[in-house]
Amino acid sequence: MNVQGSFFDDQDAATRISLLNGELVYYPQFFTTEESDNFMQKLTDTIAWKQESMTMYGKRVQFPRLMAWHGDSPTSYRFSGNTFSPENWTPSLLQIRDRITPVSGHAFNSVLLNLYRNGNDSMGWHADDEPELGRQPVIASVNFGATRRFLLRYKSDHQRKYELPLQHGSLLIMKGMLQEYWEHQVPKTAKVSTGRINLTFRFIHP
Ligand SMILES: O=C(O)CCC(=O)C(=O)O
Repeated sequence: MNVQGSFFDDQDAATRISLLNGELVYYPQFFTTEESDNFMQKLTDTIAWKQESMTMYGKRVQFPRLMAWHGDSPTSYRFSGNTFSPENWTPSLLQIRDRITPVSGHAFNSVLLNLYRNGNDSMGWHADDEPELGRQPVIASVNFGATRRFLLRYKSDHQRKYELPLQHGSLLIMKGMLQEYWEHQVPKTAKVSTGRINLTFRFIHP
């Protein structure tokens, strides 16, 4: 696992995980099951989920999941050859943002949403290190629906890795130099047949 130190903090029910050059704080049950069920349903029904595509080796290929981008209006975000302009905040997104802001100790002006329809949907290796996120970004990742494996690997030594199952109602805060030194992914799995929604709250520097 290559974890330097990890401990369970009873007071705020968080597991703090210190990796080499990076930090994670995981709240397995940040939202109650009832709240999480409600958010899963609301987001499934009210978000205008889109099938986006990216350019790979000169060809347009579809992302293996559906996506949406919401936030304050001047927060466009570029990745995989696309520029995303945000939709407005919805009441559910504002409720979630207001709950996670105090524990993250950070303000967020946008959120990327990913809908994994089943275990065949995935996200490949990448780091959230786009220039508009600034240096040492704090990214708060909220999860509803099926538990999926979240894998991390050290950019310059792929044998150094860490894995976390992200469960219904959980919050994972990524911070420090994590995005500079580590990549992460959500691999495909034959074991999951139900949906999952992940929201990554970010601060985009204009
Ligand atoms: O779905 C996840 O847990 C990962 C999301 C992610 O890596 C991202 O949005 O950059």
